[in-house]
Amino acid sequence: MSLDGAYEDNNIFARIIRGELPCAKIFEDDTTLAFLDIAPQSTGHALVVSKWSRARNILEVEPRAIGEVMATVTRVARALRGALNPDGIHVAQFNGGDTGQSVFHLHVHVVPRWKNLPLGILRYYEPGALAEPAELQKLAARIAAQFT
Ligand code: DGP
Repeated sequence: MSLDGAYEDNNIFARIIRGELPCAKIFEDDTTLAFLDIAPQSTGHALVVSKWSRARNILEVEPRAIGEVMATVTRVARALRGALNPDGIHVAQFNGGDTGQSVFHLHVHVVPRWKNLPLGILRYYEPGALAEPAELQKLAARIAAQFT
């Protein structure tokens, strides 16, 4: 998938937003949803999506939608810090299937970082190494508890 193309209604994140697939939810408001990544790059790796935008990537996204998403990113970052006390947090967003994007519903990665883990590397997990769903749910509950 290149930068161009049509939005696919049955992409994984659209199905999660519609409640057709489960997720380890950490936060939701009227316009955005935050949940844990199933193939985490670190403990607490979260994703934030717009619930209404059909943008596949940053080239298509409405200013209002990306504003809402980034407002939630800041809240998620604070919650991750509160729950996990990382040394840092990186925020990443991929565009284009040939350069790192695998799900074509715009999403922002919020990744807690610890200084003993490699810095600046966005893909250091083993491809296909999925988190254990029950562990992910427990972790999500800890992070969700940070939102007041
Ligand atoms: P990207 O490469 O930027 O398109 O990131 C997509 C991320 O989505 C990747 O880190 C793995 C994650 N992911 C893929 N499928 C699922 C899923 O079904 N549930 C969850 N929670 N995350 C998923």
